[in-house]
Amino acid sequence: MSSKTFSVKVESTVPCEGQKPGTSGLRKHVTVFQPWRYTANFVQSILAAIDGGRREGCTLVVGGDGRFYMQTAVQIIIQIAAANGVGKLVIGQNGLLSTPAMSFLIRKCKAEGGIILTASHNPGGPDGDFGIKFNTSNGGPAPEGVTNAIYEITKTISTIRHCPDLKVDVSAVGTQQYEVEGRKFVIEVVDPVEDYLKLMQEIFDFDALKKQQSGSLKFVVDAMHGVVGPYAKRIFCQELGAQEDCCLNCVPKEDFGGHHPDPNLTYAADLVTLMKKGIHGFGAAFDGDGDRNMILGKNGFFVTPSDSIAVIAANAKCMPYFKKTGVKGLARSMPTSGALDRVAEAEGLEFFEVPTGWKFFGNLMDASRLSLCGEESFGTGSDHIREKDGLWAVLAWMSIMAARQMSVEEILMDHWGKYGRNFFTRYDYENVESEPAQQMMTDLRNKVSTETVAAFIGKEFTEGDKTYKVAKADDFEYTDPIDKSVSKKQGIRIIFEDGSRIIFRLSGTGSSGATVRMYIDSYESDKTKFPLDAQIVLQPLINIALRISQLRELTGRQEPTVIT
Ligand code: VG1
Ligand code: CO
Repeated sequence: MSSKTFSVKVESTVPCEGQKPGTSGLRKHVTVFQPWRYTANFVQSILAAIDGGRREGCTLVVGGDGRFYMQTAVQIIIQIAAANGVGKLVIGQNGLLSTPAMSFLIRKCKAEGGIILTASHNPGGPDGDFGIKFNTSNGGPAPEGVTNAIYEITKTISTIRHCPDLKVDVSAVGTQQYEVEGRKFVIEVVDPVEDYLKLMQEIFDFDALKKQQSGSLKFVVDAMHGVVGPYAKRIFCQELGAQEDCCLNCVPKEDFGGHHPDPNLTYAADLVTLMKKGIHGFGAAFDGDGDRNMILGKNGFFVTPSDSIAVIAANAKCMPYFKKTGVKGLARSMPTSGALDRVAEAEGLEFFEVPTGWKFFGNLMDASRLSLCGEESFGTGSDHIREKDGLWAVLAWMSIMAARQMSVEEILMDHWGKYGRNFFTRYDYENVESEPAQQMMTDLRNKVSTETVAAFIGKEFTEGDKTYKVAKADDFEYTDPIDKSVSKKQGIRIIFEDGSRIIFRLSGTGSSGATVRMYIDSYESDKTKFPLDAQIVLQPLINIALRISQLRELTGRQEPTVIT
């Protein structure tokens, strides 16, 4: 193979403000990323955070969800990686890679890590958001130690090394070789779907799923113009033989068709309306980068993500992967409902409660103590990779339906009958002014701090005929059982004597203002209440949460932007 030669240019730069990665990478309005220096500083900082010895000649994976500005960012990464001693970049064709596929590729290629270009469920396009996330060699989001190191570098960065003349065509699959000041630099463009498909074929029984497709189950998936489109078409239509019309919005668009690519009842309203017609027995939606999923049954029956992971865990034996590996342990993020806890208890499995963000599951999986985990924010996954995985969750649900020959609703009713039901809701107040939001959190923190909490414990709150007594309250703190790292201030928890919980935290993925998240979780063992609407059952606790936090008074917001 002939290779072209390029030289390195050392460009001087000054730090850009505000490059601290949040819950999942650095996310900002696209106009913030557009000046070359902003993106280049951050990419250079990611590379500088990799130990020199490990960086030299290493492999990195690059790809994203297809949003506006991604193509430019891919070229910037190529130019900077080439000049910083990286040996090889594995890139998805046209720059496309879903987040779960990226996680798998990092592991498969034994790469040093991967750079994911996505702002996930945030809107895209020239007026939307962009994001850059670094995943480490286990395929998972960089832990706080690494993101802090990157952030420190962004504060003092003074030079960027790049190859400004290097421009690479990533539209065709294949290997290209370059020479950068005497060193070899390889670009391998890969089909984004191929390896991921093979992984799914190992995990699930594709023959059984094929039979289900040709049978009576009519289903529909909505990719919301995110990156999942090509994966869904390949897996459902080509491999499982489903009709083309089961794949909605499956052409990735730079602006996601102008919508929020966020699979919830508000932003995936079209799918909900379609499901309510009662034609389909199963429906699902995904977010921009394909790691989130929403599961719906006939007539729009909604499965909360907290229930979804509990059901998958309780039915793990319906999937060949878990028949082989067994289930090692279960975990959820702190605000996620306690439904999974009950499965862990019944099955005698080790159980973990971690802070919000998938990065906290990785160490447990690497130590073979965790198989299945989930977040209330439509994240469901297992140790087959180190990211949450939307398509995997859908195939898991289809496998359970095929094995048990039951509808989504029947599966849930059966599950609640056995374990009881955790009613759960989350209220999001998006784009609140930062100051009052911070004030609200500070006030809450003061209530639950170690010095003052004694006065709060035992307090009773009454709404209608319901009275709740505070049993425990704190600002959630987590010590990683494997590396003993401590994460503080992960959300205010107020736990009542009956186990009901109210949780408040501020989002770490927004790009402007603040988003307040209020979570309510309450357990019910009375079978006659199972079919009730969560909003009605939880109304007393919702009112109490609003009263304790003074959310309406402080933020001026009467109603949330999104309810799930
Ligand atoms: C949100 C969710 C969190 C999820 C994160 C990334 O974070 O609450 O559970 O892990 O998004 O998901 P926050 O800080 O905004 O609450 V994804 O699909 O956006 O990468
Ligand atoms: Co996502």
